Amino acid sequence: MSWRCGIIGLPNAGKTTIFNALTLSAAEVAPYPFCTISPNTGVAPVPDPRLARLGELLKPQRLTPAAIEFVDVAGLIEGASRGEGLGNQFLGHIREVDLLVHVVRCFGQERCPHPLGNPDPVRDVEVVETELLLADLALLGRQRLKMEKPAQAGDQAAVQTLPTLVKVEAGLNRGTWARDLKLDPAELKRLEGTPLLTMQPCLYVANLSEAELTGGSLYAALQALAGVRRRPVAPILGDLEVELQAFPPEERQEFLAGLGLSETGMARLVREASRLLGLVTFYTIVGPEVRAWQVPAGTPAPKAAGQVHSDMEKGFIRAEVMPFAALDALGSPARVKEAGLLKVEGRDYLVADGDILLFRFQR
Ligand SMILES: Nc1nc2c(ncn2[C@@H]2O[C@H](COP(=O)(O)OP(=O)(O)O)[C@@H](O)[C@H]2O)c(=O)[nH]1
Ligand SMILES: [Mg+2]
Repeated sequence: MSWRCGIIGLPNAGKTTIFNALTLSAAEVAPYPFCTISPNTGVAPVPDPRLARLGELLKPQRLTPAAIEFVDVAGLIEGASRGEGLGNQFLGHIREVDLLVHVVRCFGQERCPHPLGNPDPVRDVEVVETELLLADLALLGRQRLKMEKPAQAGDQAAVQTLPTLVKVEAGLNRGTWARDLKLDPAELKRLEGTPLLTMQPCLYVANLSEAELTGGSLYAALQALAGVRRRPVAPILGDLEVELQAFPPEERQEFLAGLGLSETGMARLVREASRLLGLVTFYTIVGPEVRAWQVPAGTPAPKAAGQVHSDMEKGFIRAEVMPFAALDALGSPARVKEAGLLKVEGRDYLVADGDILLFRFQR
């Protein structure tokens, strides 16, 4: 299982451009079995210096990074929540994702027109987010109608759920996302049957022109808004990064350095997405392959084993745990073992970021 990000934003914000740059970056990671799953779904590798270090130390035939899935959904226009444009289809797609990546146009009209006449990041964000709020309000309204009768008839689940629906509706009407309403675990549980768009974490991607990178007012406006909303912003030079994918990696690095950047915006975006999803990375060494995996922080070892193979979860016996830091410092698994730093953990062990895990299981 991998994590899925839905790329949203107004038409001509650069969503498809960014999707292409992301999936091109996957094509480069040679062993990756797929980069474009379907025309609008692709995976991007998670940049990972620790995996590169494991490559140096262990010299496996294959190094496979963790990956995050991206879905390029059709552009959203005003009225999408009422079914305008590809409205319903669009909104249906993004109810299934784990994270919203909102691409905001921070470049001028040199090459392609802005659908609302002029670029204005703050207004653009409002237009898109208003549609998300309206779509959630419509969903909540339908759910509430469905529950009123059973609640009157004394159905306890409905009686308990109704006030939660009303509370979220009130929040959305004030413009507050469901996610930011600080609902308690019982309330969250009652909302499980109501897949709200505004329950998802969200980050902004500032799609910049080169001019904007060095002190443009569009980017500054988006940063200010993001500060108020407490959302991360990942700056990206959309167009340029697609072109950069055609360069050999060293030249790309040189080019970026010339712009005062240490890595591509894509790399930053993928890392930021995995941070926002609350994921930790663990590693497996199996035969010729060293591979990185991601699970939510606090995942028990058997569940993590299930990512690798469902048999490993079912037949889980124990996990042998070698911390990355120990291997990095000592240089080889044998030395880590000699130093007594290889631990054996049972079913209750919660996987920690950087664990190198060997799962023992019954077939
Ligand atoms: N100047 C500039 N143009 C861009 C950038 N990113 C995308 N575009 C242009 O904007 C247009 C729309 O891009 P596209 O990715 O199809 O937007 P989408 O409708 O959001 O999927 C294309 O003509 C792109 O070349 C960018 O970073 N800078
Ligand atoms: Mg597009």
